[in-house]
Amino acid sequence: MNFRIDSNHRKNGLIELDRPPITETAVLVRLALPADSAQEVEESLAEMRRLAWTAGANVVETFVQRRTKPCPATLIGLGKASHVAEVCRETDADLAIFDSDLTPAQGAKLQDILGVKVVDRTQLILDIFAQRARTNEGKHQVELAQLQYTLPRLRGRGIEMMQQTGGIGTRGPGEQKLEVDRRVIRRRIDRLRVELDNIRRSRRIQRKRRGESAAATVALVGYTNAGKSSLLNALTGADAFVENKLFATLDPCSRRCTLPSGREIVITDTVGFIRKLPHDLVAAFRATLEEINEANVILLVADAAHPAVDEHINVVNDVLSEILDEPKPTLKILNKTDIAEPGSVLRLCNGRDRSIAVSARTGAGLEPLLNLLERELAPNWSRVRLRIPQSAAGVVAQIYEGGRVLNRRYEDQEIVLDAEIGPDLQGKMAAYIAPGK
Ligand SMILES: Nc1nc2c(ncn2[C@@H]2O[C@H](COP(=O)(O)OP(=O)(O)OP(=O)(O)O)[C@@H](O)[C@H]2O)c(=O)[nH]1
Ligand SMILES: [Mg+2]
Repeated sequence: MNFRIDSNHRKNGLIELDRPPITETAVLVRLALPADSAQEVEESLAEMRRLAWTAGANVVETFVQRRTKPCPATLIGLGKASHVAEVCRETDADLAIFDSDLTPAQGAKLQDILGVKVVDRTQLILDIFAQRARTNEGKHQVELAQLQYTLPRLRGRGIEMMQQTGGIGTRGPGEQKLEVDRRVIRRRIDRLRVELDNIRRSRRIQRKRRGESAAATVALVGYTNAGKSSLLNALTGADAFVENKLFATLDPCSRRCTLPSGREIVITDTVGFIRKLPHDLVAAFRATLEEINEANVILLVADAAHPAVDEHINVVNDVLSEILDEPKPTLKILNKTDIAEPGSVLRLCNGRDRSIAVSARTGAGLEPLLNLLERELAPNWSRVRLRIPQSAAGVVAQIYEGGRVLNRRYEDQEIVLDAEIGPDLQGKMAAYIAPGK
């Protein structure tokens, strides 16, 4: 089955978008096993084309081969590989992208047969991440994941020339032409680990400070391009980076948000998930994982207008169950209702009071969402009277930040607050809570 990319671009609406500079021409190859339904294969290929497009490659041909099991040496059959090689020559392709992960041996063999650079799904995602990383931590973790990926794929022994021409699968650590040997790579990996540990230590201290302020935290989690950053912006007036490409956000970003009652919370935007997320990357994106694990509530954001929304929600739930230390209260947010089929939104929300339909673009549903959050975060709150020495002004600030102050007055050297506060703050403020109130 071969087909041209153009009709699919149009179908996905990509034709209207700003294209990134296309620097490379690619063919896309997929092995379909008996368990893979035609629809799954089609959706996965559509996603691969978007990934390629995001990375700056134009897919000119797609090949799907159905087999009962993968060929150990070349994944697809040899005959098919020769056909792909021929088309690569005809179309002057720079690379072949495989919609599955290749073993180092398969990658090397295919490269010899096809005569072009061979890139698998993990490499493609790593390449996009390398282009997108902005913070030191983000850059370091992508480089670490790339080197870990590269190490077993170096060909030969001793001093190696990392195969690179500055394109897909070679950005990041491969930006300069490097003569490398495995020992050099291993040393760099160790170094990156140490640096990442240092960055993480200081992030922990920052988070601890934030934790002391006792504001509840909410994490926006979801499939890439679901609209998490748009939602953060709509809810908090932030100006987080939004783009109609995959993996626009790599680094968590936290902003304050005021609930209708006046209570302040912190909302954190996180890196998007994708099906078959490379395992090294899940581990590498520790900042995101930590944020999600620290959150009091998770908002699982889904693009209700996407044809594969059900699968996206399943993928996110699977990744969440893998990375969460313990289950968390989760609200499902069906976004982009301004362009979604009303029937599909109804179906997705149906009968679930923990789902809510919104549009980050028009603002529809955001107020009910904040009310729902308020209820979700409030159940263990109770009303207390606090007697705080005037010298402890910081304590008063913490109550304002993390609780709801109902009344404030001064008595002698004390500030007396009537407030509603959650269990965390009740624990921390036990010394100031007046008995019986
Ligand atoms: N029509 C419509 N488009 C939306 C809505 N919310 C987000 N978008 C668009 O969807 C695209 C992706 O939005 P982002 O906010 O970057 O999505 P994200 O989930 O943060 O994506 P990643 O950071 O890549 O994981 C952008 O083009 C947004 O303008 C919405 O409610 N309606
Ligand atoms: Mg984002």
